[in-house]
Parts: sequence; structure tokens; C-alpha cells
Amino acid sequence: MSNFFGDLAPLSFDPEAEGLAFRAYNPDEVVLGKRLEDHLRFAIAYWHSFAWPGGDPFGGQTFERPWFGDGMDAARLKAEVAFEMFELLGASYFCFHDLDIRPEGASFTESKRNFEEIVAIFEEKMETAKVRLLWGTANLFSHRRFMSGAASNPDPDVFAWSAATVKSCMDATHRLKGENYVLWGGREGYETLLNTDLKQELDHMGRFLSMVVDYKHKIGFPGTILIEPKPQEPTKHQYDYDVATVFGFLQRFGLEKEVKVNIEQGHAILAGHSFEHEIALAQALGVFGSIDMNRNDYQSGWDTDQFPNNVPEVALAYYEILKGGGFTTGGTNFDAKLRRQSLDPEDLIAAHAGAMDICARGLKAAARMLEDDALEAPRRARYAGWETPEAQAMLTSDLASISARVEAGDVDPQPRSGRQEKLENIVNRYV
Ligand code: XLS
Ligand code: NI
Ligand code: NI
Repeated sequence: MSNFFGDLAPLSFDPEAEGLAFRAYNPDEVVLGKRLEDHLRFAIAYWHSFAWPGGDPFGGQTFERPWFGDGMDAARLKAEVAFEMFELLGASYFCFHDLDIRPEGASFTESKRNFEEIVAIFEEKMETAKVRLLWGTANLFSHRRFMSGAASNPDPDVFAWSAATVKSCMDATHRLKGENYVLWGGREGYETLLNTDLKQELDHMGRFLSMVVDYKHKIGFPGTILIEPKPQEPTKHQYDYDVATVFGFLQRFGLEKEVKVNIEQGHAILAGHSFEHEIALAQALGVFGSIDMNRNDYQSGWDTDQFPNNVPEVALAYYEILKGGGFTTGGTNFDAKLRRQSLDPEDLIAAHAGAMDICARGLKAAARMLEDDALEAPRRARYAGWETPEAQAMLTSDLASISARVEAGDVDPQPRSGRQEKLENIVNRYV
């Protein structure tokens, strides 16, 4: 026991509790025939909760954690505390990058040895712990070697280093029975076109991803490979800009059946979309995988990674997820960090507990909207004209025959209300 969280007891569902508890998230509550926990599939992000020191562009570390330091002892203590927090929160899953869990070694081999030692600790803890691995990933953006990208780096040695790193992270994810493997192309993009061969970089990224997919099949990893779109930050322009861009990229390399997307709320906002737009589009294109649940400050132009705190917004996101049949291998990963003044160990617990409650409320509202056909009935009515035989026949005919019908006077468009305000009122009855 690390005693980092003092005498805090595991949280339970208790809407009347004085202290820390779940007020809306009852994991065993059955919604649409499934336990809430199995719908939401909550995951804790190792990087934000245990590795992030609380810095911002103008200030350094604010958190003082007993495990901050470079050695393996620090990494072991960090793992200890992480699993304690997973237990306190009853977390279903966690997610990590290689760099979050191990110190950087003097060589690739030493880094890999450090990494594998901690992975072995995770494996042992997971034999008795409830928590499972939602996804693993590689940090191919923090170290200076990645300053010009990973798979898109002009230096083939960085491409090679990245490939070796992803291999080791996929091996670890497979070993820990992870349900997905994520690629977020942190620095896959450019700062200036003046020094960038955009076509070559995209081709290399396509080749790299094909190798990842081949390796998945080679080792028999049953999980899903996910790409996490983001439009900019850290680079000025990122190649995996949004869901539509990623889908075009996947199609170009014939990978649209092999790879799905992990959609993050804050990244959707940065791309000028809503979260629900990105989810709905991924569902429509057959590539919806998982979500990084957070919230972006609407006044800041960067990825603020705050814990979700807005039921109506979250409800619309889960609405699109449930409408598409819910998560399969994906889940709700809290890619969210405390504000840098939130120093207390309890702040970490409160942040997650509050976020889990918000998500539970959002998902339950979404489920009720679906059950009542509250939005789908008017949506179907809006498209009902397409159910007639003449309308269907038009889709397999041609411009000339359609034109003949119009010229014969058989067609008479009548504008109809889109009823947006009425629909918004309906949503507000649920949230
Ligand atoms: C950063 C990304 C990152 C990914 C994992 O903006 O959200 O945290 O989720 O590499
Ligand atoms: Ni993310
Ligand atoms: Ni992010």
C-alpha cells in the first residue's frame, strides 16, 4: 500500500452520500438491457493522472507526487498508486503510453527493458485486480527525436525507431489482453510547408499503418486498431485532421476495414466540429471505435483536456453511440487532466467520480430518447417520401428519365419545416 490516498474507501453508488460517492453512476443499473458499466466501459488515462506534472506553457510542475523521478523505483511506486486508484474508483479499464509507465533508458534496449518490467508488474496485478486494459499506445511525440514526426519523419532512422517502439507497445498490449491499440499521430504533420514533402510523408504514414495492421494479424492480436484524429497541436497541421480526413486516408491505403477511429471531444472542437458530429460520421462510415471523453474550454484555442461536466453535450454524444449499437471493443477513456491548482489526491478521485456521474446521466438520457423514439420518429417522418416506389426507382434511373417526370408535371416540391426548435425542446425534456 502506498498510502497516497490515505484512508479513502472505494467509492460506492450513494446519491445521498456526504462525501465522495457516485450519485448517478450505478454500475449495475440496467439500461436498454445492459448494465451501465458494460455500456460506458470507463477507462482511466495513465498519462494525465499519474505522469503529468501540472505544467503549462508559462509554468512548470505544480504537483508533488511521491513517484515523480527518473528511476525504476519511482515507476514501480507509480504503478502501485495507479492500481490503488483504479480500485478506489472501481474502474473497468485503463490506458497507457510506454513513456507514461517507464523511465527513458540510455538506449532503445534499456527503455524496452524498463517498459517490460512495468508491464510484467501490471500483468501480475491484473490477475487479481478488476481493471482491464482498454488500449495501449506508444508515445512518439515527447522525446526530441520525434520533433519532426515519427512515421512521417524525413529521417528513416526515426521511422525505424518508431516502428520498433510500436512493435513493443503492441506486444505489451497483446500480453495484457488489451482490447484496442491506439495510434495518435502527435507530430505526424508539419510546422511549415517550406520544408515538407507532404506526399512522401503521407505515403510513409500509409506504409507504416499497413505494417501495424500486418503485425496485428501476425501476432493474432484480436483487438481493434484505432487512429485518433486531431487537427493541430502539437504540429501546426496534423495529417489525421478529423474523422473524414482519416477515412479518406484509410481508403487510399485499403485499410478502412482494418482500422477504426478513437474520437476525442476536445479534438472535435479544435477541428470545428461537435463531438456528436464526429461520432455520427464515424458510425455512418463504419469506422466508429472508441472515445476519449473530455471537454475543451470554448474560449481557449488548444486542447484543454478537462473532465466532462455538461450532461446535455455528453447525452448527444452517447445518443449517437447508442444509436449505432453502442461500444464493441471501445469505451469511454477519460483523456482528461486536473487543473494545475488541483493539488490534492482527493481531487483526482473527485474529478473521475464526477465525470463518471456526468457520463451516466448523459447515457441514461440518450437511452430514454431512443426508447421513446423521441428523435427517430420525427427523423423517419422527414425522410418518409423516399419510401414510395417512384422515389426508390429514381435512385437507379438516370438524369434524363428523372427530367422527363419533372417536365411531365409529376413533381411538385413543397417546402416543409425542419422543426429544429421543436426537436431541441424534445431533447431538453430528457437532459
Ligand atoms: C493528445 C491525445 C493523446 C492520445 C493518446 O492530444 O489526446 O492523449 O489520446 O496518445
Ligand atoms: Ni486522446
Ligand atoms: Ni487530446
